[in-house]
Amino acid sequence: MTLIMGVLNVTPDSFSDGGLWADVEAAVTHGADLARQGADIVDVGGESTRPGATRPSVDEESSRVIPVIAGLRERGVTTSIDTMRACVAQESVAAGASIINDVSGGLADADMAAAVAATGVPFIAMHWRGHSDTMNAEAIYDDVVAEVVSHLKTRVQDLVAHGVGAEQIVVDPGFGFAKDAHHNWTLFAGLEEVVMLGHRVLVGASRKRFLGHLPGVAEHIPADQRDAATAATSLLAAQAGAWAVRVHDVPSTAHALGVLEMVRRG
Ligand code: PMM
Repeated sequence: MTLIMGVLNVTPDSFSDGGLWADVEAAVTHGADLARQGADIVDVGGESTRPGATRPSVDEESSRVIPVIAGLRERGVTTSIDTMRACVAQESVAAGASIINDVSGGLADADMAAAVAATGVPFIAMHWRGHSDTMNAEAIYDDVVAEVVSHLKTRVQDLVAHGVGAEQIVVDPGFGFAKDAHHNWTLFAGLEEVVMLGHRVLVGASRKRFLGHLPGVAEHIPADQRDAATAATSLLAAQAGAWAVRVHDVPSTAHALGVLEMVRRG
């Protein structure tokens, strides 16, 4: 069955849950709740990737995430670290994180590949065209599916050339990153081509802006009311062969994936 990765942003400014879990105790409690609701992995992030966000210092980022990862390890919860920084990734694995999730796929920090190789843990490499302050201007494609697939193929080759095991690598098409709404929809429709790369695939569509306008829904849907649409994307991602879906609201996705599983069992 497709795994569920629950989102735990310990940032003051993420677009849908910024500021909610800035306190360590509240964050650990929420992470444990996500696991209880059915998250297989809790993704802990200390840097917002919201368009236009400014980057925290390294110390700021690690002081946000490390105590939360350590606290969740004490509670037996599997975590991933959502970071673009090699030093934060290594520190997080030492504190108990089981997976490194890098939205830049190793491009933001030249030391990331070596850090991943040294830790030996799974590495999520996402399609990325630059930091949040510039990414909206990079949303230009002739063929978004082909370009994302080709970029991910190159990332895999580059990571492997730097000592990362091919089996360590999970790829992610990067919904919402340097993509306009129509790019995201076209990419979603072509998800099986990403799966055909032969690596595990993570899909992160949860509450993203492209889910805010849907045919048949008259009003703009605000971020905190996009969980039904997110659950629909989880089901479609699972049908296309995704290894995991990254979501804010775990129950709605757990229910959707449960329905798929029962239909598959006939
Ligand atoms: N999206 C966000 C953050 N981290 N990681 C991966 N691998 N894939 C994503 O799509 C992704 C991510 C941004 O969403 P958030 O601000 O709600 O966490």
